[in-house]
Amino acid sequence: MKLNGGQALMKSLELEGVDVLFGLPGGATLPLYDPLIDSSIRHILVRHEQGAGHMAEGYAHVTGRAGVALVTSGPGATNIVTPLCDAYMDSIPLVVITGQVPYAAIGTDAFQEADTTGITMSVTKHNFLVTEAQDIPQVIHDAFHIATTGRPGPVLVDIPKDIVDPNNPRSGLDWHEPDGHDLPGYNPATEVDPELIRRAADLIVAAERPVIYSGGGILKARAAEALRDLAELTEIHVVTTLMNRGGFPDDHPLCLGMPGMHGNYTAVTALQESDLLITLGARFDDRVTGKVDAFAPHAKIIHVDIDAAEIDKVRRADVGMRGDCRAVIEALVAELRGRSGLHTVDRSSWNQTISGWQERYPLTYEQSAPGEALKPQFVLEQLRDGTPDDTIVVSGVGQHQMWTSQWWKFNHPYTWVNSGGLGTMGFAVPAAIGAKVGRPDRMVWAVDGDGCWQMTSQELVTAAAERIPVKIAILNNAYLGMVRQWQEMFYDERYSEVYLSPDLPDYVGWSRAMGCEAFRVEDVDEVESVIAKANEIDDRPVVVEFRVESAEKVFPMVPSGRSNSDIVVDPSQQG
Ligand SMILES: Cc1ncc(C[n+]2csc(CCOP(=O)(O)OP(=O)(O)O)c2C)c(N)n1
Repeated sequence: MKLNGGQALMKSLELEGVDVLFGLPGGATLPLYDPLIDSSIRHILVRHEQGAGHMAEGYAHVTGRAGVALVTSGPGATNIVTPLCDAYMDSIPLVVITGQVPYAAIGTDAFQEADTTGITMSVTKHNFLVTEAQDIPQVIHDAFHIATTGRPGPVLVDIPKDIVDPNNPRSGLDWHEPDGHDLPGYNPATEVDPELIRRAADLIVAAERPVIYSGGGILKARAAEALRDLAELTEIHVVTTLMNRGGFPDDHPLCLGMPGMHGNYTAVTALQESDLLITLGARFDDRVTGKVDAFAPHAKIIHVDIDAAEIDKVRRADVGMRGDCRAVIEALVAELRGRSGLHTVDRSSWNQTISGWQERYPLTYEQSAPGEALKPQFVLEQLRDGTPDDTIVVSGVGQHQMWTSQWWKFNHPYTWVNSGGLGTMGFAVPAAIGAKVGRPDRMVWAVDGDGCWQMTSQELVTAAAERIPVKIAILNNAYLGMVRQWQEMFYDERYSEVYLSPDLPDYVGWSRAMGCEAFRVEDVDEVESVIAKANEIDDRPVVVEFRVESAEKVFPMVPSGRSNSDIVVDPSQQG
């Protein structure tokens, strides 16, 4: 069958099972947008390419399938660099297709030319510049394979205009369905080493103060159930990093919640005092370790990661295993089931210590007095309690992100979507839209900061036009709050360039202008009823602006560069 490159691209995407593309056309992608009219794939026209990238990420977070974006050359491509980097840091499977100037014009500084593969080299798992139309089917097949296997990540495919332009003879090809992959050097781990499993089991059986340190790799490997089996079999407590919230249920008695810079006291201190960290799909990120040299000084380390480069990168492992988390955990569970001495070590004193910390240092905040601004934590508690248990929660970056992770109860995997590694302000609105497209059956609430919201709020126009009924809670504290917190704590309250004003812009007016329903809440007594009202709206996006206290800080906090032993708790718990 004779096709042109543009038709071949659409056919290749259909073959990969793509049901939605997030994108915005341009000169270099005109020949790709034309065959889209005849394709079964839904296209969502964004207002900015950064939105397309984050929507694709949100979609991938909640479905586990690759998110796909299609943007034009030059500025279209550079606008999507931030989502690529974001997806790279958080191991999110994405396939981004960029238009490129005609092959013969590459290198001439042609109109809207950018060296897209050069620019994105360090923020993609792999990228391709396709030079012949004939290669399109195989490259697309390889791109999805690379994005979704091993450690998932973003893959970029740059396509010069001439090889997809039906008016150019270079675009003609004989269609052939791709068969397999010829990717020398790309061998995602599949096998589990039984000797390492035995050694890991030996350490687990002998440990007096073990903790399971579980990270985003659990969700990537679809290993939430296996993790639960392991925890219940061994009766070992589990911390869930920011990337693995929901990967182990918060309502489980063995759940300790989030560790790290703004983790809760018990999770942080249990890691710190443990004698064995069973590290599963986590990477000793600096936000978790604090000062690396002082992190969990007495702990032996079991480290399981799909990416061999993570093992021994930050902390030397006593047992390091490259492997798929689910396969390794299942093998470990099978090995431990066969051990007779599984519960011979007495861990009662460790368990008592943990429950002592939980009792003494629960998450806490001071309620506002009547007439005072809302407390952000209170708003989050009300949102949490006023929405279905399996609501998908998306956040921006800043104080509101940490409060949401702390105060929500994540009892199901794939219900928490955020930008962990890169910390991208402007992530929430588009990622929530992508999440709702991926899971239209679920309620999707984004919790955003006033600063973050202003970065990508225009995508609510996309959501309104496409009738994607996401719900956005803006915690309007009139500041770039997280930066303000650091200035307050570490720069003598010298608040440099962090004030945003509560009224400029008019969040409700702006939201309505974009086609959303919108509410402003200032009174404690209105919080619950407005959330209920927002929950009922299902035919357009809803924005609820909550006016919250500006001075509120996120506690606990491990100051940057300090040991986790220096954790600062809420003022009411100090002393
Ligand atoms: C694109 C980008 N620019 C700057 C920062 C640095 N930064 C981290 S948090 C933050 C403040 C966020 O303010 P807001 O969205 O109002 O949330 P809040 O902290 O007040 O909850 C800033 C500026 C960032 N993470 N991302």
